[in-house]
Amino acid sequence: MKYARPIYVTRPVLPDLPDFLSLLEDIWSTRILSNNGPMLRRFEAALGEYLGVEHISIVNNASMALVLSLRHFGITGEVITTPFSFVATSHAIRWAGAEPVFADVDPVTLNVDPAAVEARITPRTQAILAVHCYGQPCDTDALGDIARRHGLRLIYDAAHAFAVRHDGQPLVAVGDLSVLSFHATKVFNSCEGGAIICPDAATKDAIDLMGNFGIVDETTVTSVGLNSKMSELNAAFGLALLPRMDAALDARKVVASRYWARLKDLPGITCLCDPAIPGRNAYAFPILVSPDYPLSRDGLYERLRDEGIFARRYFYPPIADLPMYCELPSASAGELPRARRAAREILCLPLYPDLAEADQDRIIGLVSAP
Ligand code: T4K
Repeated sequence: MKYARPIYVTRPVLPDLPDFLSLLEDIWSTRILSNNGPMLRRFEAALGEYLGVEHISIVNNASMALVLSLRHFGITGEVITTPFSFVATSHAIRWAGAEPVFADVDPVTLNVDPAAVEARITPRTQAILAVHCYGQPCDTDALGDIARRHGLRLIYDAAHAFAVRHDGQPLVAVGDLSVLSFHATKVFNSCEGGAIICPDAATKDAIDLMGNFGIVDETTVTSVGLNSKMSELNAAFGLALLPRMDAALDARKVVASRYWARLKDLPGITCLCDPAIPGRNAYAFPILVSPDYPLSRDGLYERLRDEGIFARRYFYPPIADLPMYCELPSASAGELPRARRAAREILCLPLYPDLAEADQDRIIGLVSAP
């Protein structure tokens, strides 16, 4: 092995251990481990306050949150979505019993292009499932306008968009529903977890009910629900982590700003996320490696890997090229040229709050002179 220790694309932020242990003592004393217990309720309240939103349904992961969101609206027809995302976005559509229809992305933000969305609308279209990729806001005005004019539901996969603010408000407050991920690899985590940001208490109650088997009380079950409950242990982890989030977000921005300053003018490299834009969360540091760079994207990926630096190709292959989706008409060859090009050129460099400056210097040095 040529390198001392691996540098991963991300590392989770952890709560201060004494804070977490103190919450564990509460759990030990109540012996309540699940089923909307006191820790979950505290976590929901604290998270709502942190994010500036009122009605949050916390669940066990974002994949489940996406399925619940689609099921809440009874979506079983076509859902227009992006091919440039983590596979969970399209999988959720299928698990909800609906069908993904892919629309191409904007070449600058790599978020779904509203004009491409509108061109895909048919009489079977029921919803748009857009992703704020890398925490960069979609064109929410244009998508909202399309959804309104065509009577479609607009759901945002905001898995990457923790604490992002846009047009003076929390980004997750936009759309019919927004979904956050609290997976270990995310800006904020509860090891596993997710949330649905709801517009009102009635929607939250309906989603909570669906995620608790549709059980109203001991003898009353009103719908075919399922189990999306977060455990008290995960809730305690998330609750204990929240006080560290301001510092973690600031530290991410410092790391992202160093990359930005030193790579943004490098020939053949395009940096996608400017950390100086107010309200952003520096979720990742994605670059596009174009043909005039000395190495191919995969060449750079391997060059870094040989040095123990595990950059990742989020998101390659595009979802539309995976075996379970590639037969869809919207996925056929010649469609989605911008998403397919982005998937060929994308590379996410390591970014997490405590990435050591010396390690980052080494990464930047290798990217600058491969
Ligand atoms: N929508 C979008 C747009 C998403 O990006 C995701 C998830 C979802 C929906 C679904 O959210 P969840 O249902 O998961 O809540 C990871 C994550 O598993 C996944 O949550 C995430 N997106 C996706 C972008 O990345 P992998 O398979 O690439 O992760 P993995 O295990 O290779 O981890 C990457 C690196 O992180 C490792 O090399 C080391 C580090 N790591 C990872 C874990 C799990 C740690 O240091 N500690 C850890 O515990 O999918």
